[in-house]
Amino acid sequence: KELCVGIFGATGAVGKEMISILEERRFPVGELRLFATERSAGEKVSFKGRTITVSSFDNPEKAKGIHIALLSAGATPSLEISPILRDQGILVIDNSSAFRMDPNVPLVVPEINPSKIPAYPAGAIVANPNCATIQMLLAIKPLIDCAGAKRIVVTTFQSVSGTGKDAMDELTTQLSLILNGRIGDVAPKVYPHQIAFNVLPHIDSFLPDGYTKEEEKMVNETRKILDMADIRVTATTVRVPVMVGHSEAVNIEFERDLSPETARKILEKAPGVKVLDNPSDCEYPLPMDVAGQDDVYVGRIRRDFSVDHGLNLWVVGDNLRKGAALNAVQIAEFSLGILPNHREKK
Ligand code: 11C
Repeated sequence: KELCVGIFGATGAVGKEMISILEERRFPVGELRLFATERSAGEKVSFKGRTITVSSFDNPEKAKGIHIALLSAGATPSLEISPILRDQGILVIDNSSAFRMDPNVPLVVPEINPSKIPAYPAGAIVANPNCATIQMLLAIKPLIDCAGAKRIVVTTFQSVSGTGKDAMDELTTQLSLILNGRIGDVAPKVYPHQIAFNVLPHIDSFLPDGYTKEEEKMVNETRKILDMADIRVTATTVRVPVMVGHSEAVNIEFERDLSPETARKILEKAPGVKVLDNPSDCEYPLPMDVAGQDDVYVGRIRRDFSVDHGLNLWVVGDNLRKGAALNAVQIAEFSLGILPNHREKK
């Protein structure tokens, strides 16, 4: 059956990726409706050889006939729009943080907790996790299943596309000004400091305890998705001047021994994961290679000799694809019972 799919936040970095992933994966779209803010309304987008005009969602009537809605419009708009869509019987897959910790809303990575996805048709909201959480969990869940987990310590190196299109433009502008000798003209707008040739230990806003919301998301979302309320997790999230692709240094202390060799074998079979770990040939995952790919890459798999059963991993993923748009489309595919190819990894 051909469906009517609505994308909200269609002109943003993730929204654009959603459109191309629907086309790439031959998702059964009969009609595609694109929504964005007033500022972007009127923009033209091509989809399967057709031209679609982006409109603003100024009237709930505009949702009539939509079967599945993919939202990447930010938390505040989502809090308003998602319930309106759900109450019209639409399956809503929301990429924002608005509903992630709502106990009545499933928070899903299809390779990890597919049983939480409601079967289509369903008037329901499903939350897409934060990009940094998704890629970490794809890499560590199969290892935790084998050796149990005591504690996770993660440091991220997140690309500017995680913030969105304005941040990507800001990085390009700053690089160009600096390389043309105009450093005095650099005026940070999206970030509190210059991002070009810099590293910012600050993603999302600060909380009273000194952590950032991004760090808090990594802890809370990990606990919810793994269904391990007490697992010890701590995070430091850092913005780096990379366009697309988040990288993470992940340290896990296991309950039982897990050798790097066994971990490599487990990850080679894990859905959605590729191992690239040949340090002698300087082969390890790099964001510039992983950008544009569906799989999350893992390398630098090595023992942590400071504890009894620990490993260190380097995990890289395309934050716009598996970290956002692809995960959302996969949730829709599971709901529809379309068997995605990543489930068939041999
Ligand atoms: C970043 N991870 O890279 C963020 C973007 O909670 O969905 C996604 C924010 C979120 O800035």
